[in-house]
Amino acid sequence: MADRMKDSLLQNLERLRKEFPAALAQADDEAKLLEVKTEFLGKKGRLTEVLKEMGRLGAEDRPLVGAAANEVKQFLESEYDAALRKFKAAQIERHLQADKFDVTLPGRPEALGHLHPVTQILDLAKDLFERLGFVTRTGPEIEDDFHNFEALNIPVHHPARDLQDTFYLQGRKWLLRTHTSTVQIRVMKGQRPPLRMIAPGAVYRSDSDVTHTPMFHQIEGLWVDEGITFADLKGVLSLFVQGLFGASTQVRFRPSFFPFTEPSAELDMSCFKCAGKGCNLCKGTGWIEVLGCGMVDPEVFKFVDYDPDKYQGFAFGIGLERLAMLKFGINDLRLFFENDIRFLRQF
Ligand code: 2NM
Repeated sequence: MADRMKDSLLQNLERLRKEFPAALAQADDEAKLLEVKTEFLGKKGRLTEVLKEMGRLGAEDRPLVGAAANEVKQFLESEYDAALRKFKAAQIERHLQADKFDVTLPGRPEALGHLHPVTQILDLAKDLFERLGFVTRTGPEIEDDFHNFEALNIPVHHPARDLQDTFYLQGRKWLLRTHTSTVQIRVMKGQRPPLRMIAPGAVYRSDSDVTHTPMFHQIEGLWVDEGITFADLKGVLSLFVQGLFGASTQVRFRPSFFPFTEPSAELDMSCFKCAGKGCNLCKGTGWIEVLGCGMVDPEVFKFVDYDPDKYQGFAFGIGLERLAMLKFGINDLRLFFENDIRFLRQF
């Protein structure tokens, strides 16, 4: 009786040893694997059943069956661990296959932003003038009639004051400045000569076509001191144009008119595309108009309480978009303001 009991337990243990690997082999994922383990090794599992039965063995049989049970338990556990390791390894292999990538492929570069072409020209221009001793000053974009017109010797019935050209605010109390000369007036009102400054910034005119936008950017410059002459104007502006377009650029000054300068001139530079031979860019003339300039009119000095007999000065105004169009070969001014990234990233 006791022997039958012992043999039956040993047989049960042998059955567990045989069936466990077969059951593990049937499991096709980790959860199933765990189910099998629970069935055999769990608290209420088949091995536990055998161990419980051992209580009914005689004391002389227990060591042998106990040792056999322990041995089977260790065997099952190591079989389970091996099966689990195999699953994990297969899983890693699957990931490696699925997520395969070529570490030798060159990286995809991130597109870096850059400054707007008009800002690039502004920075170049500022740098050139700063090297000639000009300081940068700024002022308000909303202005009054005095700073935008009256102090600049633009009489009441001058076309520049026409409602069509100027954006007025609150009746005609305020306006959007039509040039940055307003800043020169403010600075001259606030300090005595000598004065060497540039005023870059946005200006507004009620205009819109291929070469005009309602807002654009200017640099206006001013040098006031005793004994400043037209020769100083020619020297500074020639250096500026040659700094931007190359040292071999020729310049010429054509007579012109502005209410705030006398005499006034337009600066032309030799065409960089055809070197003066005549092409579509310079419209066959060999020359390209770059900026307006002149000797500050004594009337302007009177408005800011500078003594015109003691002080002379020259001034100039440059359209930045126009300069950027020339420098980058762009034919439509409006492109600067559309902010189409396909356009902007070319510069
Ligand atoms: C231009 C052309 C010529 C100019 C004049 C002044 C001021 F305030 F000093 F009188 N600032 N800028 C000036 C002179 C502007 O733009 C085409």
